[in-house]
Amino acid sequence: MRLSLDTLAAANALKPAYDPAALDIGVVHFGAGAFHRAHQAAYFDALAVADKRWGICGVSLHSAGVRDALKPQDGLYTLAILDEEISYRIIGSMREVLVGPEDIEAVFERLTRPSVGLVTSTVTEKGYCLAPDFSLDLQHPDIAHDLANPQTPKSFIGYVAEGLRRRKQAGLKPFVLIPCDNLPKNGVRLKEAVTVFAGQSDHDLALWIHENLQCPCTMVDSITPATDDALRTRVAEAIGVADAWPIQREAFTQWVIEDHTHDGGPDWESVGVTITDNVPAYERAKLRLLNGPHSTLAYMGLHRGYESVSKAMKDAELADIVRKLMIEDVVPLLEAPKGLDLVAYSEDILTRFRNPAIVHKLAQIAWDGSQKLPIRILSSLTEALDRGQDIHRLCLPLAAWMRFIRAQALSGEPLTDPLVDELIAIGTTCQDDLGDVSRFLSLRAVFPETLATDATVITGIEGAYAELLKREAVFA
Ligand code: CS2
Repeated sequence: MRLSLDTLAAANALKPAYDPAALDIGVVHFGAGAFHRAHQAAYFDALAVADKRWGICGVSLHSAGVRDALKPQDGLYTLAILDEEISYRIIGSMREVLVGPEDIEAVFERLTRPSVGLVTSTVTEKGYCLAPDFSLDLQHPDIAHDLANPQTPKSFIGYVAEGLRRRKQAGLKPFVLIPCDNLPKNGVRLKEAVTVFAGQSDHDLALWIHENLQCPCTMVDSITPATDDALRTRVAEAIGVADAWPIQREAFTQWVIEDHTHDGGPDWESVGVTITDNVPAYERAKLRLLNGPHSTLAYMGLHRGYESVSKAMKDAELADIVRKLMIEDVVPLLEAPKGLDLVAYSEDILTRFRNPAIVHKLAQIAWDGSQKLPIRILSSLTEALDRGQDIHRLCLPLAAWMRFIRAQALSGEPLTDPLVDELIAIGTTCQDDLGDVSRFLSLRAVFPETLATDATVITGIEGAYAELLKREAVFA
């Protein structure tokens, strides 16, 4: 028996306390992947009990997988919350999923509905098509395509700009645009990117967007490992009905949104969203104290032969490096959001990393390193350098990433990264000596000139690289 509105009553799980079919579409979400369904969709599910306006139309920009899995289930899916206690909750807020390339006009129809007040996104760092300085990359193939073909976009930016153009033309106000990816100042960057995109062909539209679009910065957090068959089996056994695409996450969840004047929006705080005028402080703390250590564990952990975050955390030496990196190297660089003790925050994150109920694959976190490392590690490295702080630990994840790329290049296994070709070319020509470091440092899309030519940085990364080579020799 498959999960659907007809079988919902039989599911042995917490069920929506509202009729999912009665929800209006009020949100268009780009990137209907696991994180969205674990995080924002769960908040909209909680909102739906008192407010029927915020049903979600998910848009997948590439594949039809989520639509094909959820359509026969009337959009319902199971959220498995894996912690000391394990619970299963059916989420009813995802009302439909469209597939961009197949349903372009339907996506624009939703984007121009007066009742659609919010557009949210989890398109990953690379989905914003930004250059290393975080401005819109006009040379990006998808952006170049969308500028030439605005009615049939490929990129998230292209969809939003054309959606806004059509709203302006129809005399509607813009939707509120809420990015939910791990980018610093995500709202500022996104608004700039959409405005610059629009300004390439329509100055008035760019001005209208500049003056009217609300695009708050946000911080989102909840550890969400990818779905696998083990989860499907576990969910089917626990709830008694089959679900083609359940989602798993830890119990911890946090959503911080910049205070903004959005009349008629959802009652965010009633479902636990924090509304504040200091999102950057939360954002920096999370990017540097959760995501940075995550990437550190990923590259160093894979180097040591571990598969998951909790397994890597059992390596006392590695766990100690990560803890010191957080508390001794990164915390002193940060301003704490009001009421948050950054050391306690770090310890709580380390406890979350140890969660034995979650198998969070290091290989999943290792994706897209060229996009993640500048935000997660190089930001701290640059500031630590400016302050004359010791940088040796911050160099370890960078060196480990270089060894990871080298190993991927040798193995011939696919690498998921927008710079895959450049990275594999460097990885293949590595000689397994310190000369490799300068090959990687020449990648301007990752290492800005000032860092790549700094003697302390070069020595720091070479030292870390030498340590890793030595370790490989010992364990060979
Ligand atoms: C992780 C994040 O995959 C990754 O790069 O660091 O997805 C992380 O699990 C989330 O940001 C937690 O909120």
